Amino acid sequence: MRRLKHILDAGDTVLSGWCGITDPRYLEAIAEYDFDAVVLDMQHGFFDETSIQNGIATLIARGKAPLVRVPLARWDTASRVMDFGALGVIAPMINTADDARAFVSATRFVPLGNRSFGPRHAASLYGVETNEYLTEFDNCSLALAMIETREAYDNLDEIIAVEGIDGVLIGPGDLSISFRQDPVPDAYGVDTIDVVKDIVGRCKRAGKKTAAFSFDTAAANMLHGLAVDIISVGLDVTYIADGVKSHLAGLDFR
Ligand code: 3PY
Ligand code: MG
Repeated sequence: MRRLKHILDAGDTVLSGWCGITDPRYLEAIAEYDFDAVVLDMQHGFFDETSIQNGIATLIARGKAPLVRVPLARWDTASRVMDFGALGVIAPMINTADDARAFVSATRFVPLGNRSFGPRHAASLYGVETNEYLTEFDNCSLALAMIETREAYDNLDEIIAVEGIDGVLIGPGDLSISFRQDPVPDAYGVDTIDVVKDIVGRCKRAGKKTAAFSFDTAAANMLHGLAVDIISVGLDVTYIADGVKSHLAGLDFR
């Protein structure tokens, strides 16, 4: 598996799937497709502490980089999923530099953070010695702060200045909810598209990675046009819905 940062350093786009369904057979099926990485979602998906271990191991066995979105402010979980082998942790609703510092503290070893030593399982999943994991793999894992509120946007420069934050992941749904003060999202709509472009531009100028979620190929292509580094396209329910739709559409008796 090409480690995430190596793909990014080569200037290539990381293409990711997005899953909240925990069944390993389902993940195996997703992993057969042309994704570099898959986000396993503990915030809005069904993963718990047991199923996330299985999910991460399933992806590693199939050469896909496991990224994990942890629940809100669950720094204990952020640290544990790295012990389980996650190559990137995504923390939702990072609104302030203090939020970012708490995230870094849980996910980075000294001197950047205070992550407690326990990487043996992760090292063994990648088939390397613990020391190699510490010097190589841990340096190749990503801490991505989700920017998805007006407050986060207002504090963006301070958040991305926190050492140990590798980059941001834009949540276009919540961002639009926050900016429009309307619970119905309008992802990448007229009220927030310039905000998204500005976030991407400011991160790039600061030398930080950019990631973003998209529901469909049109949005993913738009993000690629902005040179977003890590693009996720679709999610489990849309993969299933599109598959069912295409099967039904091919029938000549309904
Ligand atoms: C958002 O759009 O708010 C997200 O968190 C993406 O899942
Ligand atoms: Mg969100």
